[in-house]
Amino acid sequence: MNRPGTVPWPDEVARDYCAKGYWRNRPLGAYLWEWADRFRSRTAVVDGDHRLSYRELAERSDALAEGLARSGVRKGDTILVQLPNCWEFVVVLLACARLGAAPVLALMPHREHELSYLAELAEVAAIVVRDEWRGYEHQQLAATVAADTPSAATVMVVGDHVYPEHVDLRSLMRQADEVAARKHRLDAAPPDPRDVLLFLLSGGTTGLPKVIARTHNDYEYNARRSGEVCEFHADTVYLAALPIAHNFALGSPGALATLMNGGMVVLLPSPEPRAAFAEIEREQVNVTSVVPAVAQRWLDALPSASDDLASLQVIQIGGSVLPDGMVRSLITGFDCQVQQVFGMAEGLLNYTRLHDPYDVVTETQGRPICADDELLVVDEQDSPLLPGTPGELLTRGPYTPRGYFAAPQHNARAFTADGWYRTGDIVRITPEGNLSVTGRVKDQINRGGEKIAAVELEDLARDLLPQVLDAAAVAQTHAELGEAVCMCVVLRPGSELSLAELQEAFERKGVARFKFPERLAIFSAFPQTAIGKIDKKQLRLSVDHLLDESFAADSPQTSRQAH
Ligand code: OOB
Repeated sequence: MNRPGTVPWPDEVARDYCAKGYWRNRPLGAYLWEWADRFRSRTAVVDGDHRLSYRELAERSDALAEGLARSGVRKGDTILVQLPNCWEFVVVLLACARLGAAPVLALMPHREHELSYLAELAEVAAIVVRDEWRGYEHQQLAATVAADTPSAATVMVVGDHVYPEHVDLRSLMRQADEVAARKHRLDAAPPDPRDVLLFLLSGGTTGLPKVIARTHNDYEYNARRSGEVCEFHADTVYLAALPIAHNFALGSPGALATLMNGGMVVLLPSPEPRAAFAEIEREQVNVTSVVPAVAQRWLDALPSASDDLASLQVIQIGGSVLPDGMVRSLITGFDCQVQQVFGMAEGLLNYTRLHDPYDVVTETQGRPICADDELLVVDEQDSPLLPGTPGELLTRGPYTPRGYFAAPQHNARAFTADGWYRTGDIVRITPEGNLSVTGRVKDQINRGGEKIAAVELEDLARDLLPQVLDAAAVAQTHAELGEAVCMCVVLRPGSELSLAELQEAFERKGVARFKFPERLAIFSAFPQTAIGKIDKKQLRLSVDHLLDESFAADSPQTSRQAH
């Protein structure tokens, strides 16, 4: 891996991963035509009424790779991609892989605050967006971000209303002729498989989301091995209802492993139960992945659904802690198998296996996919704990990079000196080697699977609102999402703050909506730990307690507490 800002695996470790066959030293784009030749006219991608065969997928991706190059994107460049689940997303990803340009996969709710930061950090050459999505003008957003970005990014748009000054992305892939010649040209200049295939975003624990550079070698393995473990095959029909900009639905095993096996990827822009159930019936979906918040919505919708869901054989569930009994409810409700998934954009993936005993499937989050995934469970001093004792999980392995992109200071804390990633998750490993996630030490809020760094919200509250003296964002227990953001503040004497004012300030700053605090709790002082830090554990407890009380008092959104 030779891009500035990336942290390569040590040479001897990389050699070992190659020797063991984890890394195949082929760029992902090299597989595209293999799939096309093997699976030809079989359907690769379904997006509503739009269907792409394996051959069409390869042809379009090649056409776009050259189209991107004509528009000034070069091998080694980075582009910011903000697209919903749609067939163009898949083509953009594969075109980038062919060309050797790396997409940064932003999420649809991201706004100026996040996109400007990502565009600048990754020095992007282009920004790819939809013209409009759910009533929001993404094209305008991209124009604003591009204008502020020192790298002078070109705006490329998917949609029917492309401004004249922007590039129409669909037109770049409309090149039916000279397929063989183009293939030949692209084959002749492949990217280095040790280079970055794509950048995933991490919830992170400090500031804005951290960016994770995943290489062709490591991410191809990530998806291939996940596909093996989850038994994906040519008849796999995978429903991507979670965002494919996320590691879970993209490559764990997700859309990528489906394509590797000749299966069919069915894309939906939202996991809304009615649309998801209808699509399962229509396309005979047999596997999908959900986060617990989505699973709950599906379970709630099940009794009134009239769709035939008999094709569904496996539901994969992960992304946040599962409520008790949820796996059992899914198995019975959907009459299918369930796989628990404990994964992270940073790498390490654990799955329960399809043939595991019932209690392993219902009670654990499974085990790693690779014999060379190294796991260490440590105490607060980084000392390894006795087997079976809960502690923080550290990990290294062939698809867990050794550092975040362009974040040396953060890396010094998030990774040990010898390259272990500190997951921030508290786990217990059973004698059989399965992991059970029992908590976390990282200061994060996991809102229905979306991770939010508490510090980012606290900085925003302090910076945007002069009346805020101190701020502490904590997770508040939420019936549907698991956790929601509660902002605790200490105000300057004599000042006031309402939840609406707080949310308006976030809105003006262009912060992604899922990060908006849903509750505000005003304190006269924060509880402190023995060494004088804000005691977030205590805060979280008092917030849950407070909100119970305020529910009773019928003023559910803002609560006051003297401390
Ligand atoms: C997935 O990836 P990320 O990067 O959005 O979040 C990773 C974090 C983990 O460190 C852990 O804190 C939490 O999400 N998490 C779970 C979990 N799965 C993820 N916590 C408890 N139980 C689980 N089953 O969330 C992700 C990536 C690939 C596959 C699946 C999930």
